[in-house]
Amino acid sequence: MKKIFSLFVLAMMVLVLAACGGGNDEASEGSASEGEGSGETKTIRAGIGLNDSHPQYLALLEWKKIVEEKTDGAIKVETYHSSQLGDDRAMTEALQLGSQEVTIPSTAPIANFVPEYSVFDFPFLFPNEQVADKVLDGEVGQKFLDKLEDQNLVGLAYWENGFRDVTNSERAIESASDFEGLKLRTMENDLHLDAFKALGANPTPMAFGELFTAMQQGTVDGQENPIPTIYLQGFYEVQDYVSTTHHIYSPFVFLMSKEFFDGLTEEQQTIVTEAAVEAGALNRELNREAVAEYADELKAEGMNYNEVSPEARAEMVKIVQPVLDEYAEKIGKETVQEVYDAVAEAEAELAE
Ligand code: TK8
Repeated sequence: MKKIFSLFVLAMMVLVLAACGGGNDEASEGSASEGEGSGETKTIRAGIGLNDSHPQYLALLEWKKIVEEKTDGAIKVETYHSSQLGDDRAMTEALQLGSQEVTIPSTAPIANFVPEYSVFDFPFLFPNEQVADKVLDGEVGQKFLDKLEDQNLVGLAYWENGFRDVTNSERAIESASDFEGLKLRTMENDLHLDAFKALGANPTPMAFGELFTAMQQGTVDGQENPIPTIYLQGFYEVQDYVSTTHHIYSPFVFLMSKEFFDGLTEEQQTIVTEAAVEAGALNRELNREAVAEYADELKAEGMNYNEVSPEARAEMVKIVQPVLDEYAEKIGKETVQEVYDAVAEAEAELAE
């Protein structure tokens, strides 16, 4: 009797091992949307707007690797770049509807869902990346991530797009008056639109995926984005001038569909969240390393590159100040003040 029982146990073990092996194979081949036995394989479609050479995509691949390893294949991640699944706004909407699971937009389009997010796009809010890290990874940053829940979104971490610089095909931006009449593409965000209007430019909001063609065809004269994007998306092919306005530090927010997040086990929720923080650190590191190198590459490609003076920046702030006051009123003065206080506090801490 005992012997029969042992044989039975042995047979069961063989069966279980075979089943596990089969499940894993299927997951790694990418064909399994439904698992067997112990649970389903959950598939995440993660889409971004930038191309596959950008630090954002390299970090997304890192996130995929960590998540797939730590969940033993129970979660499978499919990655899409270059707006293959849509632009920032459309992908964020897809997350709300539950038809896509992950996207990592800039904060500017997120303001269409949670207006307070515009505060991160106040020009010259963050003096440098280290202060941005402290504020975003601290209490205030978390408060903003929590605001996403009402919109059926979960914010797992802040990543980095970076300080934005202006490119165009007309002239070097050396002072605020150089914006006059420039047809500038902006992100889909009212604050961006109004600030560039105040500077005398002629701004048009447009999805990132349409931007290259718009510059090529002359529908717009220019745009603004961080140096890694300007280089890696080949903007130097259709733009002559790059000016280091550094007018806004654009954070990225790693977003997950709330419906999908809620369907994960607690352990899986921890894994995807910690992985977003870990891969985000890689994104920031690669991005920062890239800036100096790509600035040189842009010059090598023949772009006219000019550093914008602190005086010219101060002049720009003065011009856009009424727009900022108006938005502070709209968003809530306390919320805006809270962010500026956190910036001051982070600066003081870093100076110690
Ligand atoms: C990419 C965008 C982009 C942003 C923009 O999806 O639209 O200009 O800076 O990089 O998030």
